Amino acid sequence: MHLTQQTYAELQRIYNQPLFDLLHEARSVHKIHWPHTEIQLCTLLSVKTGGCSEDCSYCAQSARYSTGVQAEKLMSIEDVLEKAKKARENGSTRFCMGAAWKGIRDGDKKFEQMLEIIREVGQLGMEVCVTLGQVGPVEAEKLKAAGVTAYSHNIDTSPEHYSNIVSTHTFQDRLNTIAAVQQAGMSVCCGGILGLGETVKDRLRMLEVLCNFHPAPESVPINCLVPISGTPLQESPPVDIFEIVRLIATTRIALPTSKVRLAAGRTGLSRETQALCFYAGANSMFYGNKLLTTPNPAANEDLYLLKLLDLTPAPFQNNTPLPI
Ligand code: SAM
Ligand code: DTB
Ligand code: SF4
Repeated sequence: MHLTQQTYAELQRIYNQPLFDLLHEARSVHKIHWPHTEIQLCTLLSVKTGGCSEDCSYCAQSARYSTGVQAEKLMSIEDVLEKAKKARENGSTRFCMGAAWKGIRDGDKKFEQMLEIIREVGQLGMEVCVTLGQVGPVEAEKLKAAGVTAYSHNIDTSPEHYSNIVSTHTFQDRLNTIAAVQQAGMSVCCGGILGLGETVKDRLRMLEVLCNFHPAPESVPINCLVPISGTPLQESPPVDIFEIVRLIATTRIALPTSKVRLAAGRTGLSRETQALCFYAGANSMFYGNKLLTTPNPAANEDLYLLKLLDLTPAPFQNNTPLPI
């Protein structure tokens, strides 16, 4: 992996400037690249919950920890479609399906089932995003052909901190999947989690890696750790809100054309903090009462917040009118 010194130094300069200067710079970049006041609403669905072989120390779905999340089978097409239609009715223009797998292989029955689900959901006119763990070139080609818009695969933290958080796969494994996804022509949704005991340097190193993707990630989710009891990170303290805002602003400046998505942990953020995050360049969020296994703010409260901030849910790309 090649990381340029220069990018890191530039990220440091951006991040460490006086907060209001940072916000001003981020806002200026944001207005050039995202002149509308739109926030993309993206609904998540866990299509295969729990029982995961991996030991990601933040995750409710790892089979290694007693978190109270039960392992379930892959959902039926009918049940997924019902949820996807509801998400569309509620104004989501993107539907993201997550599976608690280390990865998925061509030839597996569950891969075929997943492709079928993707083909059906693809008919609904929303962007289709999936996060299924590790994939190689063959799987990536088939996912793209089935209608996946974006593959979500987070690097989560810096290359240096990654092995403190996960031991069952490597940072390089994550990069290999991302390379296969990009090679197949899918967009990449890739970001990280704040609150894994990382330093500010780790956060900027994570951003540096994202800045070196070609093309840049289409979207960058910023998750705040949702501490899950039973996991090694259950007692992790929350990250200071100004550190969250600084990272969002730095991400906006460093990756001006990427969507910056407020992801997990919004239930712990006040309305004022979220307003600052949107001001600093966030232009998307997970929407709907549930993330994968943890709660998200109520959909009607989110719509009300957007209204208060004079922001609007982003419309469908294909001119379908928003139902809300
Ligand atoms: N198994 C697949 C994978 O690891 O890519 C997909 C599902 S995994 C749950 C997707 C992402 O959710 C993780 O990479 C992480 O960024 C985020 N995530 C999971 N648990 C979280 C938590 N407790 N708090 C914040 N983010 C979390
Ligand atoms: C992302 O960065 N965060 C989402 C989505 N991409 C797949 C997942 C958040 C999961 C939060 C913990 C849970 O609900 O289990
Ligand atoms: Fe499994 Fe993904 Fe959770 Fe890691 S983050 S334990 S790979 S579901």
